[in-house]
Amino acid sequence: MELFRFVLLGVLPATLLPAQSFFDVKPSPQQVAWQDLEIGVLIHFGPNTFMDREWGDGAADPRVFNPTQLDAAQWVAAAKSAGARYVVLVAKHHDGFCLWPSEETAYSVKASPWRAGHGDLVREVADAAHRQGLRFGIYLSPWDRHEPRYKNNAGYDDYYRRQLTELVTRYGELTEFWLDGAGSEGHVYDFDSYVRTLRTYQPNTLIFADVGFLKYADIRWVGNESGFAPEDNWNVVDRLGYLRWRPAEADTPLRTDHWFWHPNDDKSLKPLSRLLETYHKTVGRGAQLVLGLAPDKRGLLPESDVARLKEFGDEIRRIYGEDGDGQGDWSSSAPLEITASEPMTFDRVVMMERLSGGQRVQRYAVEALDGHVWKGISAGTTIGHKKIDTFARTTATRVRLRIMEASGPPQIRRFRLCDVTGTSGTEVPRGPKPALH
Ligand code: FUL
Repeated sequence: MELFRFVLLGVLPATLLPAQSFFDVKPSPQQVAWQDLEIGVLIHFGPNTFMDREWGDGAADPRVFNPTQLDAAQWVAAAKSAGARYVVLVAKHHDGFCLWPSEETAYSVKASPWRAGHGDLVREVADAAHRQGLRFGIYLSPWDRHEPRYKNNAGYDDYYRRQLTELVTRYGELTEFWLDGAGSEGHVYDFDSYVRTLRTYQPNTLIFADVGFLKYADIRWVGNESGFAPEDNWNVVDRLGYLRWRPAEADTPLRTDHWFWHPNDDKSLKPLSRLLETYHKTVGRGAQLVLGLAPDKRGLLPESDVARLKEFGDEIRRIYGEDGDGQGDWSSSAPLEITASEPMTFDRVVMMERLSGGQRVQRYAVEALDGHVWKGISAGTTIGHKKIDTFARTTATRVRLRIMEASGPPQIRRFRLCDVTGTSGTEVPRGPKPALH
């Protein structure tokens, strides 16, 4: 009977299959672990860096690629100081130039003067990331403006799969694999075979792609490069009638509109205030933040960028503390309350949902006791991985989180009050029996 049902389901058209429910869709353990990383960086470096370009046409002479002081450890240390926990390197951008010595093309670091043609930048960045405790991922552009086989779909698919095989077998575990859709309009790729190749060697790598570009992936593009996610941020998305857990990743460059380094471009470096706003509109809305970093012609991140990244990381740590993980475990329909013996002053609240059982909270309110009356200080819909609400500074001894709508018992992993001064960090006590009222 079971077998019969299985076989029958296999042949039924999707429209006749039982409807999926949003609330039944749960993340994989890899997705849960990835969402905990919260901040990553995406590094662009290549011939464009030396030619004042964002999109190369694939005709650049590989000899222009000549950084004389390249230090991947400096890039990674700067990323780490900003709070990043993973590094994604653009191994090949749209110009087709490969940052590793691919056996499939001559258009790579092998043909450049850098390290006398014996360098492998993918290796250097992967090693630097691993040494400093960060995870590593790769961007391999499908659009390729250099490779002649790009005009022949099957020939190019073969080329792409071979390059992918090199990347997934040489550099250790890949946390994320980026599939960028730019420039690919009208080209038909055999994505299923790319994904099969990737999964054969790296079953735990999460694939990033725009939902319109690749139907099935593990992470979705947030839909803009300005660094914000919607307030109402669901992890489950509907794509052509199929529901998938596909958390949002918001990629935005550290320098406005520039993924690659450009000369005389100091004013594009985003101020701290802008980065903090970006953090609150991405991580603070349950999305992943990926900051674009652009090393300069020397092969170093400019000193100003290094300083800004540290300033950003320091500020986040100062306000929110070092430990962003949230180990609490509270599941009840009663409000979750923080009670202090002394009045607490705070101007923000950090909430986290435990997502392994699915995303459940649909409407919540944070309230403070004012005399004998509970007064609302913030309210919203989704919490998801993390939700940070900011508001006017408030002083109270009792504060509570009320879940007004949820698809199942809400599982709150963290409820913490913070203050811009960084002096307050009150939260529901950890341990098996958190305070319930
Ligand atoms: C876009 C690309 O076209 C940009 O050059 C950059 O790589 C960005 C991250 O993705 O689609």
